[in-house]
Amino acid sequence: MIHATRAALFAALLTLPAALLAQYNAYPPSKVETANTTLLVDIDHRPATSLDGEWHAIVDPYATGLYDFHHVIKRNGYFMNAKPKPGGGPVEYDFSISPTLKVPGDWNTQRPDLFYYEGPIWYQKDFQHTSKPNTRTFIHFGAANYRSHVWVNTKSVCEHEGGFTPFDCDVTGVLHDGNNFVIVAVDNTRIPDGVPTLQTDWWNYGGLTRDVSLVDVPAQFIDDYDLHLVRTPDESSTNRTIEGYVHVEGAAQGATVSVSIPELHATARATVGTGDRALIKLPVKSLSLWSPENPKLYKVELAVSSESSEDTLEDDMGFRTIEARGTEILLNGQPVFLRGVSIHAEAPMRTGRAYSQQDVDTLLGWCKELGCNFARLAHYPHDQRMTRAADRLGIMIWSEIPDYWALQFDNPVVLEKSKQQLGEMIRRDRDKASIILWSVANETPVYEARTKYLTTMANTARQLDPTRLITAALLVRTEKTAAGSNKIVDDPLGNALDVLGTNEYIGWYEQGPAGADTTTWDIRYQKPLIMSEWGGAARAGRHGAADQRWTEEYQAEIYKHQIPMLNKIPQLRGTTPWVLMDFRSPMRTLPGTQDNFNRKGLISDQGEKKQAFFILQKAYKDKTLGKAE
Ligand code: GCB
Repeated sequence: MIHATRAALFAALLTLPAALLAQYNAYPPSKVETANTTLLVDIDHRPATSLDGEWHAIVDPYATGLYDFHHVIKRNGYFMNAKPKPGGGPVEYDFSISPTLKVPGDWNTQRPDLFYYEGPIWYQKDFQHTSKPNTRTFIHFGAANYRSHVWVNTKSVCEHEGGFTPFDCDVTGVLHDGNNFVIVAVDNTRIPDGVPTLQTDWWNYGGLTRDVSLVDVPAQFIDDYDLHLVRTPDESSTNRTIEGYVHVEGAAQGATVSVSIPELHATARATVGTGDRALIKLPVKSLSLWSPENPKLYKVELAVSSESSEDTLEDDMGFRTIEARGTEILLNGQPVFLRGVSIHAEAPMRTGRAYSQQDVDTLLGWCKELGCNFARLAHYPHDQRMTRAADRLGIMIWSEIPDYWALQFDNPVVLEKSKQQLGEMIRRDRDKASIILWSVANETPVYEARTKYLTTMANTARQLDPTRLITAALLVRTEKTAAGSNKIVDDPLGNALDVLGTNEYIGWYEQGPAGADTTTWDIRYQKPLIMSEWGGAARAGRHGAADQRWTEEYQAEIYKHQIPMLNKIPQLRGTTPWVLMDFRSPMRTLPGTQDNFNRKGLISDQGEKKQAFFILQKAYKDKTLGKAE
């Protein structure tokens, strides 16, 4: 084999994404020439051509598709989509005869040989395209875990890092009429400077885990907006103002935006100004406020037009206000207690990453059955179907980014990655009335660099969306007392939050279930508190004495003792016990009991309800857990 010359190597570097190179320190980072230009929102209301279905896939643990035998980047990697030909060169791959994987879907649960796989897999799909004048075309990815590099017709079009947020590749310039092909290298290798980092208590499902689609938009199009209800001294009033902005990409000079809510006979018009935004102020009369009891959604019509082009978009939106005042949480000015549960995006009945409407309906259906008005979507943004359904069902939502456990908090590159995921999460979901809380972290170790990092995150979240509350799930300090123990909430990050989240596992990781009876709480902030995790594990169907771990009785015992303790915390404004359903985790190895599942679910992965489910259900339905004020 001939080694690449230095010149050829650098030429190749210029065409390759920086993040991919970052892990190979021998090479200087390249400049990304195809940075993602935008992120389309409200994508489920845009006409699109689905690219879901079967994609050819090549499993590539040594990254042979990209690197030659001296680890030099190839010019003729798999992204060339070549085929062995009689009399041709040594092509050692062929997408067209490689097995397929379903998109959306993680690869781990599609093929037994990929169950534990961590590394790159190359996906390939052909698609047809007919170009239209004055149109831009994007490939939209709902999510791909963890890093993705996308080529269309052999040209590098974009890259993305982060496994749970959407991204778009502008492919306008590389498409031609007729047959085209897209190749995506998705790599779920865990990296020390990733978000999340090396350890998580969930399965590292890899692949194109959410929908992929081809979206045409006019040259001038709406790519972001915020429309929220303005607070007023009388929050019960139905004569209100909706305010915000509409951002127009490629805005023509003097372009005008309109926002209408036909049912309310209300329309606002504004000219696109600074930063390509049109500022919206829309007075409305007889507005029906969104709440769990009345999850009213309105059709909202958005349009931008100029002489040359027009873009229109529709959304279904609810309008409400959310506020923290002292130790209370106010929804539409009324104190509210958040009867919640934590949920992983694990697919019920079949395991794997949840993505379908059926997954969402099952998970949120159980949530409703429990008597919830709230859910914590742990530990990363879930599929958009989830937040849409929460809007319709009237379930308030805590949404979070995977700033989980021990990130490299002293690494500014990691901070940028967190900020990127935060921005993508907020941008995608700021149109959902159900979301009341953005969470910036879960169970992070308390030290200076981490507090600085997460304070920056909290401030960034507030800056991006001043209309919602900012939270994080914190760890709690314990001191022994004569009677038992005292839990102290004094994490300095609390200063940066509107609502405190705290996780505790009395009865599981510490003491027995009765430990809760002799535990007191000392919360050093006059802010609302959500017990964002508590609970313990049980194997569904395993029965025994109440002091026998892993039985349903033991788990139920934890819940029985927790509820009175929680009720003694004056500023408790919500709880999201851990967790709605058992989920896969490589950390949970106990044979016959865990079998690679975290068993703290109130329901098993096969849908069997455990005893604790009914204890919590009763407490929520009778309203014997928690007070709104
Ligand atoms: C936690 C984590 C959660 C784990 C859970 C457990 O504190 O936030 O991700 O799964 O504990 O089961 O230990």
